[in-house]
Amino acid sequence: MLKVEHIGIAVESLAVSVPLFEKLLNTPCYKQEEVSSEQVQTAFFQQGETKIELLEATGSDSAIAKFLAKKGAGMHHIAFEVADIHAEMARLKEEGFVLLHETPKKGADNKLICFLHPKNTNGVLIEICQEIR
Ligand code: CMX
Repeated sequence: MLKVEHIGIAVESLAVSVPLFEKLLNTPCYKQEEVSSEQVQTAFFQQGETKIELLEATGSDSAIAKFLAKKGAGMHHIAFEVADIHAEMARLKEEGFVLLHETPKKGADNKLICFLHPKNTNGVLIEICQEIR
């Protein structure tokens, strides 16, 4: 793993939370992007080498809607950048982690992504991601 690429935070409303995080971080949101496959609208903030990703559900049966209904707004996942997502997925599978999909998916911010099930990672949802070049 190369670095913490971003931290994902589930929010009820980007309209409310983007101005809140702009004030908190004293930096503007640099991008909003919808990922229809994940039924989510995202907003990104750069903080040094790491980003904060705010996540608002766009569908009632989406992962974010379910998370908000169960736990409320808050920390949703940590994403680690990797150099070779296919090799890292094979390594993690070999180590016994449960990959939530067999092949990388196209995520927000020009990334290939893969999630690991939180039940095998001490209750923390982990994403690995690789920039699409
Ligand atoms: N962090 C930690 N635990 C989580 C979690 C999260 N973000 N989301 C769900 N869980 C836990 C639940 O609390 C539950 O735990 P218990 O069994 O102890 O009650 C367990 O995981 C199962 O949760 P669930 O509500 O029954 O939900 P599902 O099994 O339907 O889905 C998960 C859980 C993680 C497999 C699903 O949310 C998933 O596939 N996530 C990956 C995709 C994703 O999160 N997309 C949104 C972000 C996209 C982006 O970043 O662009």
